[in-house]
Amino acid sequence: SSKSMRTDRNTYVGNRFVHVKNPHLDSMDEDILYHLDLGTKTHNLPAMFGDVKFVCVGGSPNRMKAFALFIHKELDLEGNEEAIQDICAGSDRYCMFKTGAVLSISHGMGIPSISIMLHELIKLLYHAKCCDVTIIRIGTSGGIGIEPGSVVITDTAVDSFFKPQFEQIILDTVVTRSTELDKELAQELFNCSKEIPGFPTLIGHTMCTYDFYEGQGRLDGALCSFSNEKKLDYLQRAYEAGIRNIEMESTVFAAMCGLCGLRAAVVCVTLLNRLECDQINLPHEVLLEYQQRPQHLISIFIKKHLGQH
Ligand code: R2B
Ligand code: URA
Repeated sequence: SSKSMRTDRNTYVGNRFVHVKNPHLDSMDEDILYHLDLGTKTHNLPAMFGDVKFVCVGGSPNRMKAFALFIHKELDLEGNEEAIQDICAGSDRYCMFKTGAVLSISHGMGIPSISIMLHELIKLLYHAKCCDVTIIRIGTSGGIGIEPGSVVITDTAVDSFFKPQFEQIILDTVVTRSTELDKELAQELFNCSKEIPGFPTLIGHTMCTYDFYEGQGRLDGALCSFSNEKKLDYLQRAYEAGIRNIEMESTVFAAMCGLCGLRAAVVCVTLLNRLECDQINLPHEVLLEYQQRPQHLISIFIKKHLGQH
């Protein structure tokens, strides 16, 4: 927006509104955010969401509800937990919880699922006139050459060819978009991690794929046409290219948030070391504890920003 002042590539000072890059939107009399079960005529979006400063997204609905309850407790917010209800209850696709300035939303698995949610979420933040919003994906991933349970903060999201780009097919053309993330935000999150003992956190590249099995070089899918040697050669080359984890949403997340003026970060825990295995065989309690690690880190970051730390 014209009110924001650009100081360098990734830093803006002042009021930075979330923006959309679609000339058709302003001429629409009503905008229905179908998969969120919200709309500009049915809901007062500025009143409901105008104060949002932190948006956290993650794959699973239950985990994002748990995150909202956790943040509510950590921030010592008013009102009881029962008041935190799914804002998108009318839709079966995604769930959304709000506590104070923090919005927590699920995005399902994979690029198509998160991209539909992001189109509607970004329009929601735009209609609500939100400014200075930071968005963080907290998720799970497969690690490469690092200890399971490590948390990876993404500096660059790359595709299956290790390229820092996302290819969106629009009509019948391929449009290539940058997947660069906010380096300062990544560093700030890394600094917060130093306050949490008990698990390693590192900054590295994250590879985003279209599939969990063949697309991530797994030998245990319903289909597999390559050898263990080919798998290890690919993952080793990924490691050498600076990739430390693999997941399924980061490239489109980085591309869309970057284009719409959202300061964005990706923070994922690794559930296994892909140089050692393909299957996730962690006990349930260990899995739950690992999934809390990115949440813990983000809560420290948010508390710092709200002056509560
Ligand atoms: C991480 O975990 C999911 C697959 O198990 C996927 O959504 C991702 O990015
Ligand atoms: N999520 C992924 O996408 N890959 C893994 O290996 C684990 C979680």
